[in-house]
Amino acid sequence: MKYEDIPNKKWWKEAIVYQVYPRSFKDSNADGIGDLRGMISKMDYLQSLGIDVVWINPVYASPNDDNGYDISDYQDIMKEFGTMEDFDELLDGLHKRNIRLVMDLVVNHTSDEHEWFRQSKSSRKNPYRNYYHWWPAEKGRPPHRPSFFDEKGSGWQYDRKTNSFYLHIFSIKQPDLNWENPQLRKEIYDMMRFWFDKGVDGFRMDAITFIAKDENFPEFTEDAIQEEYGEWSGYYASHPRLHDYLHEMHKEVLYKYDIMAVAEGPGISPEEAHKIVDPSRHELNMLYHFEGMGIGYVWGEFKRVDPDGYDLVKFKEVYTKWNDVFARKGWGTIYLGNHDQPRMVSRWGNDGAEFKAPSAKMLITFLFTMHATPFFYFGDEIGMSNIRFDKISDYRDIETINMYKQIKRKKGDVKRFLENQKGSARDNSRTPFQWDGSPNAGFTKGVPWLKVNPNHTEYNVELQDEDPDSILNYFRKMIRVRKAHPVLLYGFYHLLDKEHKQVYAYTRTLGDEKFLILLNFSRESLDYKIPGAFRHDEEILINNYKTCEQHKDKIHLQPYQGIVMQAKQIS
Ligand code: TEU
Ligand code: CA
Repeated sequence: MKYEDIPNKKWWKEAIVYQVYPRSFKDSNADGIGDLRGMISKMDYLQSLGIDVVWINPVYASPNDDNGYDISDYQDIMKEFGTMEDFDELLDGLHKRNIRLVMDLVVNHTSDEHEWFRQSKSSRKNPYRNYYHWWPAEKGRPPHRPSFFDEKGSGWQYDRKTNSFYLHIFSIKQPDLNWENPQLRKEIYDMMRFWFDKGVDGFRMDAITFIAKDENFPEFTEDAIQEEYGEWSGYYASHPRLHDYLHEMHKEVLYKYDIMAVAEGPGISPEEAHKIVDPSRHELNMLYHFEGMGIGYVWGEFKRVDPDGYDLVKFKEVYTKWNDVFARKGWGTIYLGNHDQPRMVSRWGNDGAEFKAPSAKMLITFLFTMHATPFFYFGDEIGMSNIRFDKISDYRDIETINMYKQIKRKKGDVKRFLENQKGSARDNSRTPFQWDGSPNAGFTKGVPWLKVNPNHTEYNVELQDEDPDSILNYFRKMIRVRKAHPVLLYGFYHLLDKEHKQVYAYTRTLGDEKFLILLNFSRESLDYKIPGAFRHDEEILINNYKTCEQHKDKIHLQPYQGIVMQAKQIS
């Protein structure tokens, strides 16, 4: 099928999104914190990657309780990151390089230092009172709601001034906005227009599945939640009014612009996710789910990465399920890491010296050959890996710090917690970008806000930029292969050999063109018999090894070998 004959083509379906965590990308003024002028100085690097969209984590004014996810002014730039003029220069510079810019929309909550909250907490009569969720203390303690980041684990905080509790499902400094209030919703839509009118090309919508609340705040038992929703994220993401608000947002703002609207979808079910992205419902364009990120975690007092690794059969099942959710209607995303997750090569590949490069390249092959828009996390293109801090004093992330306090308060096993954080903490993926092998990896001339990974002397842009066999140049090549073949953009995905424990094999088909993708997710080499009837001696489009040993009835796959080949069904 010719590209021009493909129906429902959209730029955001074909785009490759590269996520930059501005705080850790490049520091221009030696205060140890990445900033917008630092990003401006690296726009040529971004262009050299071949990506189409840059998504930046929040750069709005914020006291940084949760590194910018606690916003005190939606229409001003965080002082550590620079000025609005810097932002305009970055936006213009990216557009000149044919790169779109997507920002983070954080509207489930604000900072407690936002003017709205200052007003709201000052009096029960204040016009901003109902911009947030308050529970008058005379009604007694409010029904339990867990919080992700509260050191006491409670989502309600008592405020003496008005003898009431306010809701915060994240940190105590992130009070939840009351989306049931039409005046609040109007203020949010005005703010969105402000950024779209500046030329911003879209929003990644933070925890957007949580914005609709049941204002009666019913009492729940843990069993009831378990029974009905699996866990609290599932409950928080389940209120039906969510679709009304997203539809209204589409009608009031989104449909007027040629933009990308991506839901961060914690807790969302496949059915509800499908409603959000179904174009006939006029809500959002895409969504990213969390089910894949939950694979291989062992849940107990705290989530920990299973030391025995994860089950590839389960991994294939989950990614195939979510592919099928979006294959019929709407569109999906695919990611293996971001600022909330540990580093991709440490979590899903093998970050030991022997296998880091092949496994990083294999994971890159997976991300760029699936039927979805790839969201690629900065630094994964050079094989950045978990820093594995030993001491709580090395952490900066409120999630780790407050969970540590919570476990300590309960006389829990903080030693085991810290050990587990080496595999699961968010700070693992927030260490400064590794530009070169100089002190602080060329990120800053000051003291970095978060320690630089000591392996920056072996894994950095400078070492890899000119090396044709580097992870970086494989990433660039894989992007070229994806863009050169519409079958990788729009082709139908079909899983092969779903029970195979080491190899993830699938096809992409568009008209009479068929590609076969073989990914060895294991550290063993093996002979792989391709199921079904494919001719084996087909052209290999990309291979993360120098050679590929093909026989009549099998292919010999090296550890973590990934190949993409043209294939022909021969029966
Ligand atoms: O994350 C939403 C979310 O669900 C998080 O609780 C996530 O599950 C957790 O961080 C995984 O360890 C978004 C942002 O991506 C995150 O950085 C913010 O901390 C959070 O919202 C609050 O804004
Ligand atoms: Ca700086």
